[in-house]
Amino acid sequence: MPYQPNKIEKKWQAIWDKAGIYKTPEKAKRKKNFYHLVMFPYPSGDLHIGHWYNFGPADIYARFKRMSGFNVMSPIGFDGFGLPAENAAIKRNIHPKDWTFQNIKRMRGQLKSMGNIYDWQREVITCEPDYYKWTQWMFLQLYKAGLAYRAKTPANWCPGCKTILANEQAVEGKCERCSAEVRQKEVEQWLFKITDYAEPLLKNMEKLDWPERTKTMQKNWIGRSVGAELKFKMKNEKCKTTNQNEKFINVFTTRADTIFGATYLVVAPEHKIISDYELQILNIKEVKEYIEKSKKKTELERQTEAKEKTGVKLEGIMAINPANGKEIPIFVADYVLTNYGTGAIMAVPAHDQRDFDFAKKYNLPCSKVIQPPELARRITNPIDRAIGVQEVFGLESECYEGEGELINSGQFNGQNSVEAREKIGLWLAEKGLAKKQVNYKLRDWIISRQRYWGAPIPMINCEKCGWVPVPEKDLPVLLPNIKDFKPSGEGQSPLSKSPKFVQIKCPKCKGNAQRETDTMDTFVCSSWYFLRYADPKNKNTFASPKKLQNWLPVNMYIGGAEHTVLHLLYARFFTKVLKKLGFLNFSEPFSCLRHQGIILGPDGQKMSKSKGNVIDPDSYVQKYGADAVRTYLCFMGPYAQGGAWQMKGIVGVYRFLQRVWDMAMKNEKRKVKNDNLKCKINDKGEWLNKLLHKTIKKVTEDIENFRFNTAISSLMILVNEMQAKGGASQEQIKTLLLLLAPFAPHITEELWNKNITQSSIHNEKWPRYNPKIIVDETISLVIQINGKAREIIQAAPDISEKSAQGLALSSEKVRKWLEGRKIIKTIFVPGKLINIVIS
Ligand code: ANZ
Ligand code: ZN
Repeated sequence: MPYQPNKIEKKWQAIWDKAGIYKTPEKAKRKKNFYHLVMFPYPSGDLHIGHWYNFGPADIYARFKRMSGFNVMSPIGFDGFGLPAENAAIKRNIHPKDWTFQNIKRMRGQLKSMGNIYDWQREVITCEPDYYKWTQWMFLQLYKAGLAYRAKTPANWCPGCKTILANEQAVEGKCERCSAEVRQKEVEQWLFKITDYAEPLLKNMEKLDWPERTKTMQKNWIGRSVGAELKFKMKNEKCKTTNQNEKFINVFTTRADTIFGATYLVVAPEHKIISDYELQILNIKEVKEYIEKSKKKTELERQTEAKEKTGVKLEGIMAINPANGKEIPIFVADYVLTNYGTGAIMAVPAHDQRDFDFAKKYNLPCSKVIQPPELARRITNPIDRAIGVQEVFGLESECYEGEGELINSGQFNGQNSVEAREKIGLWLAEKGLAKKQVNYKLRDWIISRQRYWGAPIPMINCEKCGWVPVPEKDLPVLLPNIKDFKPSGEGQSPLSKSPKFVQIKCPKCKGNAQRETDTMDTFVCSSWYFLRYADPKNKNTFASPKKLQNWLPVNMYIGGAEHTVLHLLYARFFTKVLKKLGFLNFSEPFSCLRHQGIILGPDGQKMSKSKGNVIDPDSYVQKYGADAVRTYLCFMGPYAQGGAWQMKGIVGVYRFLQRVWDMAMKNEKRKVKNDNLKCKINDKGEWLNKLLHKTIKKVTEDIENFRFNTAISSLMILVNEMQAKGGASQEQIKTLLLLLAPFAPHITEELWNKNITQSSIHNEKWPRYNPKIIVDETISLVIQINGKAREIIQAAPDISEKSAQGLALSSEKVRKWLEGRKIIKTIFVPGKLINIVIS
C-alpha cells in the first residue's frame, strides 16, 4: 500500500475528535499541568502560511511536552472584534458579524486540517457576549480602581479607519491597519492609566524567559529616563503675569552636567508660559501663528531628526541660567514635545545635536562645556599640544554628545561629566532649584474607538450625575445589531445612530441619560483571553480562582514578534492590575515566550498578492498532506528566523515521509519474530542502535530548544542509515515513529496502528535514550592531590564522583601519594577533575 496522506489524515482527525484524545482534564494523575499557548488569530477568513508557521511548530512542541509526561492544555480561539474584520466587511458590503462568524467557521475547518492537539471545548471567541461581558467587567474594575478615565487628549486619528488609534498602533506615523497617514486630533477619549504601571512593567523583566530583543524593545518603549528637573528663573519676575506662580520655567534634563553650556531655553508650542506672559511677549502674533502651524504636524513629524528645526524667539522675555547667572533667551519650537518631561528644555547646542541644528539655523551662541576624553589627553601631551589646540578649535563647529571632562563650568572644571551630573544636581538642589526626576516615554493607553465592531464601553453619561458605570448585574451591554455600521467622517461612533441603544435611564438617579457609543480597542479583548481558556464557560466570573491556579501563568507562549509593544505589554498590564485587585495570584502572564520567524515566498521576497508569491497552505495539504507541510515548516530553518518556501524542500520532506512509510510497511510484511525484545548493544544492530539513541537525545534537546530543523535532519539521517542497513528492527522502527509523532501525527498514527498496537501513538511516552549506549568518547580526568595534578586517567564523560574516586584509587601512582595519609575529602568537577585532599 502506498503512502496516501489524503486518505489517512482526515480519517485520524475524525477518530481523535470522536475519542476526544486531546481533551484536557483539569488535572491528570501524576502529570504536571502545562499551559501551552499560541497567539489566537483574528478571523480574517483564511488560515495563511504565517498562521501555519506559528501554529504548526508550536503544536510539535505541545505534543512533545504531552508525550514527555505533562498534562498539556493547548487551546485555540478567535480574536473576533476589531478593525481588520470590520474593514474587510465594509469592503465586501457584509455585516461584520456575519463576515466574522462565517470566517470563524471556515478557519475552524482549516485549523482542524493541521492535525493539532487543540482542545476545542475550550474555544474562546471574543466577540461573543459571554466573553465580552467579562471584557466590560474588566473595564469596570479598572474604572473603579481609578485606572480608566476620560480625557481630552491629542490623539492619533486615522482618516482611513476614521478612528483614534493607540500610540502603539501608529507605526512610523501610519495606521498599523490601513497604512493611512495618521493625524493629530484633540478628542475626548477613554484611557487606561498604564503609566501607573511603568515601574512594575519594567521590574523583574530579567526573570522572564523571553527573547532578549523583545524585552529590550519593551523596555525602550516604556523608556525610563533618569534625570533632573531644573528651575530657570524668569528675568523680570515683577512682570504682571496672569499666573503669579509662573516665575520659573522648569526643564527636564538628563545632562545636568552641561548646564553651564545652556545658552537658551526652548518651550513646546503648548507650554503655559506663552499664555502666562502673553502681555510681555512683543511678537505674540508671530508666536501664535507658529503655534497654529505646528498643530498640524504629528508628533512623529516633530521628532524626526532629518526635518529642519523651526521655532520663534519669545521677544521681550528672558530667563536666567541658575549656574552662571547669565541671561538667556527663550524660544518656542515644536521639536520640544508637550507631553514629555516638563515640555521645556535647556538647550545646550555644543552637546545636543537637535539644539546644535537649531542654534546654527538661528545663529545662537554655542558654549562648549565637555571635553572629549581623548582630546583632553592629547592636549596635556606637550608634543601634541599644538595639534591638539588646532583640534579644540575644530571642534567648536561640531557637537559632542559623549561624556568627558568639564570645562567652562566654574568650580566644576576638571570633573568627570558623570560625577559632575550628580554634584551639579545636588548643588542646585540645595538652592531649591533642582530635584531628581524619573520620566517615562510610555503614554496612557487610549482604548476608545469610534467604531462599531467592538465591545461597547459600559458607561452611561447622565446630565445630572455625569459618567456613571453600568451596574455589573446589567452586563453585558449588548452590541446592537444595527444595519448602518459604517464609520462616519467626523469620528462619531456608528452606535450613536441607534437611539434604542443610546437612550437609557441613569442607574443612579433614574433620569434620562445616554450610553457611551464608543467601543473598546480589540487589544483590550486580547489582554485577558489567556485567562478565559482556563475556564471558558464560567457564567459567574471570568474564570474561577481554582482553575486559574491549575493552569496559569502560561508555561509557553508562541507568537509573532510584532506584538512586542502592543499585546504583550497590555497583557502584562492587565495581569498586574488583576493581581493588585486580588483576582490573580501571579503578576506575569507568560513565563516563557518564543517568536516564530517569517516565511518568505519562493523568490525570497516578502509574500504579497501583487508579487504572486503567496503560498496557500491548503493546496499543499491537498497535494502532500498536512504531515508534510508541518514537517517542512519545521525543516525550513531556525524557527525564530523563518526562511523562503521552496518547492524542492516540501517535495523532499514528502519523500522522506514516504520512505518512513515504505520501510515500516516492509517491516510489517517480514513479521520479524522475537523482535520485540530490546536490541542488545552487542548484536549486529549495535551501530544503528547507537545512532538511534543519539538521535533520541538530539531530537529531545532540539525540540526543547525550538531547533526543529536540526531535529528533522537528524531523523532523516537515521532513516537513511536504517535503509542502508537493509531495514531496522521492529523496536527501532517503533522508536523512530515515536520521535516523528509530534511532527507528523497522522502517518505515525497510521503506522503505529498497523504494525504495533491498536492504541493511539499520541498517548505513548516519549522515548528515552540510554546514556551508556551513546558514549563513544572518553575524557581525560585529571586527578589532583591537594590541588596538584598527579595523574590523568581516561574515563566516561559522565563519570560520577564515586566512580571517579574508585578509578583514582585504583591507580598505582595515586596510591603512592596517599600512602600513610588520611583522605579528608574529595572535590569533584564533573567531566574535568577530582581533587583528593589529604592530611
Ligand atoms: C539638556 C541636554 C544637554 C540634554 C545635552 C541632552 C544632551 P531622554 O533620554 O529621552 O529622556 N528633552 C527633555 N524634555 C523634552 C521634550 N519635552 N521634548 C524634546 N526633548 C526633550 O532625553 C532627555 C533629554 O531630551 C533632555 O536632556 C532634554 O535635553 C531633552 F548635552 O537637556 B537634555
Ligand atoms: Zn443620573
